[in-house]
Amino acid sequence: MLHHRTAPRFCQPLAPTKLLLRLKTRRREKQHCQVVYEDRGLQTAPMHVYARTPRYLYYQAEIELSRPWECRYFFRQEVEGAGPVYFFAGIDGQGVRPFTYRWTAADIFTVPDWIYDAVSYQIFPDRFYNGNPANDPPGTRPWGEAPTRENFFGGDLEGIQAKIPYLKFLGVNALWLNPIFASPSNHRYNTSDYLAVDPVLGDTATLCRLVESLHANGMHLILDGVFNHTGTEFFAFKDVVARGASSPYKDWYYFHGFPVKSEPRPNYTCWWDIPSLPKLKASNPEVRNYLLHVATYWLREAGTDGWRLDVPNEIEPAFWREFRRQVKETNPQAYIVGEIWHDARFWLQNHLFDGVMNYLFRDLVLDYFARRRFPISTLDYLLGLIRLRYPEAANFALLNLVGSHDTARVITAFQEGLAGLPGHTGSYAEAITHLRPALILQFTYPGAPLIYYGDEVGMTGGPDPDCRRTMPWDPRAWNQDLLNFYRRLIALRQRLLPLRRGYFQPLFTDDGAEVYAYARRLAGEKVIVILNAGDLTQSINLAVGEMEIAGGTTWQDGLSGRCFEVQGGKISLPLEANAGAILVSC
Ligand code: ARE
Ligand code: CA
Repeated sequence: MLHHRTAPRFCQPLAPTKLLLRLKTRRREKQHCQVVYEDRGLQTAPMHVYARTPRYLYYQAEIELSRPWECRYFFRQEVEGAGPVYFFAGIDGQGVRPFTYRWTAADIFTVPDWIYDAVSYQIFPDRFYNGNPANDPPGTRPWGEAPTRENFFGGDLEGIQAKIPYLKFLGVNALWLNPIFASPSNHRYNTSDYLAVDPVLGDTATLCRLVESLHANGMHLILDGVFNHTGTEFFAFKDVVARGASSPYKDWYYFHGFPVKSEPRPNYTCWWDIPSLPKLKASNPEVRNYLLHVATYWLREAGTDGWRLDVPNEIEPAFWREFRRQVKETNPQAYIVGEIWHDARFWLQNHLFDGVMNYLFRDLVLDYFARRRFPISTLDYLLGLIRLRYPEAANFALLNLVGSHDTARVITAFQEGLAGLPGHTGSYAEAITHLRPALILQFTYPGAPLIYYGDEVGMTGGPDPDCRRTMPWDPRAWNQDLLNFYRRLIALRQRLLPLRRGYFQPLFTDDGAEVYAYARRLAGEKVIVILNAGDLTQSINLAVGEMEIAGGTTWQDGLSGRCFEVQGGKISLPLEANAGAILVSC
């Protein structure tokens, strides 16, 4: 069985002269697939496995043409012990007909170039570092006290600025800040003024200075855009509260009557029935223009590098289309990432966002590494399904996270998961041990890894608000081993281009041993990653020849520094429990 269609799952233009092609075949060992295409005669390109389901393999190749906008091609498959099979679009009076794919500039989906190289870091501003005690709000609590829904700790933009050396030491190069505009709450999702930095965080000048310093250090900054709802202190909402139906802003929200009241139940639509978050009517052109002004204002005024969009699935797609147009017009390298917790294919295939917060990745990581809900081959399969759903460019622009300000912290989530497994206790140490292979996956997977501030030093915490504790700055409070592990993974990702820009190629899984091997390949270069998620040491035999990854004869593990020779077409290496290897040919 061979299957191909000129549809996004199988065919994606990457540039005027670049095309990504996929072929689906029955899953079996020892087969090779190629694409044969017309480009000054017939050319042949090898295809590599890209994703695997229990029954099928998806092969992929990227081809470069000398002429733009059109490609004619067919496929060739060789199964060991049989002659080659050719796969064409059809057959007619003239003979076999190749597939023909034509595209225009509008079909090409690109994402900002810098996001391919990003290792990102999320900061909840009130809790990262207090760089200026003079701007602390009244009642600021001592650093280190337990967070509540209401309390403040005095973290601010100068604090982030002061910790740029730490961020560099860690190796991250992109920051996402939770909301920073004027708001009465510590999380600031109920905005009072979109055009002012909250005075307890700083002001426009502090923000501009921060962006300048980040840029000077090769880092990017994205802000949190809360465009679905405002706070009740927002000027338009306040005006309607004061003037009722005669307010010029009465159509900025969904009011069900006047005067406006929030008790016992609000008579206006709000986000998840929370009265402090009245929902804006984005279909009203005045509202739309206001929000679009905000979106482009900060890109221009402060030079920020994009937006993380809060609950974008609750606003109509037409708004986001115009949003994207204006944002990209203002800064073509601005990055737009939507907060979508589930399948985001609608938003990405329609090219509305560059990427999404990849909560599906988090779900899979926890379900496998912490809860063992399925075997490792299923992890391979489910990760592949996500890759197949999204435009390939978007796969590189996802924020791959394992926790955020809206979830329990990853270590705590691992503890809870492991506690439910036979033979495990759910201790902190056990969580760290099992987290290691998961982190190797996160930092060697396509898409930008996103670190939630403090995870790297071993912070714990249950769901909101406990996951928003203050960052400890005394290195004695840090888990140094974990921090070093993060630093090593980040450094490897920054050193090895295929880890950032290479295509994913699953190699093998072994459910019994709990081992997963895959490659990241970029033109001739490749990196092989092997995870041992089990509790036993395994000896791995990697048949490099068969997997079409023959490189040099020596491979080095970037994590341990050990070198391995290829002998008889195989690399043999021992792999400790809950560990991994990142092999580079040398
Ligand atoms: C807090 C408490 C609530 C309490 C509320 C009212 O956490 O339990 O009911 O206060 O007092 C922000 C703050 C929150 C605050 C909330 C309301 O950060 O601390 O809540 O405002 O004041 C869903 C949405 C997703 C949303 C999460 C939180 O789909 O968009 O819920 N995330 C964004 C931000 C939040 C922010 C808001 C939205 C509101 O990132 O920080 O909250 O602007 C799943 C579902 C998801 C669901 C997720 C978590 O798996 O699939 O849809 O996300 O669980 O619940
Ligand atoms: Ca402060």
